[in-house]
Amino acid sequence: MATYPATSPRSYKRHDDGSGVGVKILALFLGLAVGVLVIVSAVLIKIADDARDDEAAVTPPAAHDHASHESSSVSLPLQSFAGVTGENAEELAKAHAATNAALPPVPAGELVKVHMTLKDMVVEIAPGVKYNTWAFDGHGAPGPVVHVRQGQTVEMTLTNGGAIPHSIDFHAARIAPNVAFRDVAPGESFTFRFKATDSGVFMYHCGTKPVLAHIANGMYGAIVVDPATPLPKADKEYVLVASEWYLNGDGVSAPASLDMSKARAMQPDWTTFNGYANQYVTHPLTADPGETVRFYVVAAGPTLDTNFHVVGTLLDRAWVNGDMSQFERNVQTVGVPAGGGAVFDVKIDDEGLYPFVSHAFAHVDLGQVGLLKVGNPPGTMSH
Ligand SMILES: [Cu+2]
Repeated sequence: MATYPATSPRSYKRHDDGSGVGVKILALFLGLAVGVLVIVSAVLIKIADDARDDEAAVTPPAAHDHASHESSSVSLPLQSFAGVTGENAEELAKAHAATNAALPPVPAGELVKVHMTLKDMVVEIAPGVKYNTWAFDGHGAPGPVVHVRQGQTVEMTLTNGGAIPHSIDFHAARIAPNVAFRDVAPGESFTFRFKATDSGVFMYHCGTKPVLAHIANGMYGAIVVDPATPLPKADKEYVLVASEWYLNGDGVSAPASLDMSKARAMQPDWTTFNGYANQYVTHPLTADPGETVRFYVVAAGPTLDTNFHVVGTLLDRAWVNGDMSQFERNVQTVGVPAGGGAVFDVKIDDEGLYPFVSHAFAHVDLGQVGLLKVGNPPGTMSH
C-alpha cells in the first residue's frame, strides 16, 4: 500500500482483491494520465505566455501599470549642435561686429532714465548660427549695460514690442517684485523706479514664467552700480555677460529656437561672453602693457555658473560676488554663480595674448573664451 501513494484508497481497495497484474495495469494507466496532464499544462502555460506577449505588442505600457509607463517616458539622447557653424566660419566670425564690451559712462543727475523696447528678432550667436531671440533692446542678447552710481535712482520703462508678456527684474533693486517686475502685455509699456542703494555688478532679466525659457531666449543683461566711494582707478573697463544657448536646430539652415528639454537638461550647444561664441578671440579686447583692466562679469545662465580665469596672470583684485566693500588679492579663478556677478582687476606688464575663460572647460569648448591683447604682440594665440 505504501508503495502506491498516488492510488486512491477506493481504487486500490477495488483492485486489492484481484491479481498483481491488475495493480500493474492500474499503475501504468495512472502514470500515463499524469504524463498527459503534465504535457497539457505545459501547452496551456505556453499559450498564456504567447497571449501576454501579443497584448504587450499592441497595448501602450501605461495600460499595464504606472511603473512601466514611467520607464518608457525616458527621452532619447538630446541632439547636440555644438560646434556646428556656417561654412567659412573664420570669415563669418571676422565679419561679425563684436559686441562693444566697454563699460558706458554713468549718466549725470540723480535720476537715470532707462527705456528698453523688447523685440522678437533673429540674431547671430556663432559664425553663421542664427537664433530667434526675445531681445530687451532691439539688438540681441545681452541687453544694454546699465551703469549708475550708488544713490542714483533708476527709472526703468519697458515697452513690450514682442508677441507675449514680458517683464524686467533687477537684482540691484530692493522693491516688491509683484509690483515692479510685473508682466507687461504686448504693445504696452510699464515704468517703475528704484534707488540704487547697493553697489556691485548685478544681473537683470525677464522674470516672466517660465523664466528658464525667457532667459534662455536672451532676456538678460548687466547693471553696474559704482560705489559711492570709487574703486581704485582702472584704465580699461569691460563688461562680460556669460550665458548659454540651447538650440532646437543647427541655426545654419534656418534660425534655431529654444529646445526646452536641453535647457532643462543643462546641455547647451553654445556658451558665450556677450552673446556670441568666441567673438573676443576674433576681435580681442585690448590694453596697453602696465594698464589696469577691470572686468565686470555677470553669469546670466540661465543655469550654468562661470569660473572666471585669465590665462597667464592672476586676478590682482577680485570683488567676489560683486561686493565692492572688499576684495581678495591674487587669486587664480573665481566662481560667478548663475544670477550673480563679480569684478576683477588684472594688471599685465608683458605684451601678449591673454585668454579669459570660464575654467569649466566645456564652456571654453562651447565658445565662452576671449582674448585680452596686451600691447601689439606678433602672431596669434596657438592654443
Ligand atoms: Cu520675457
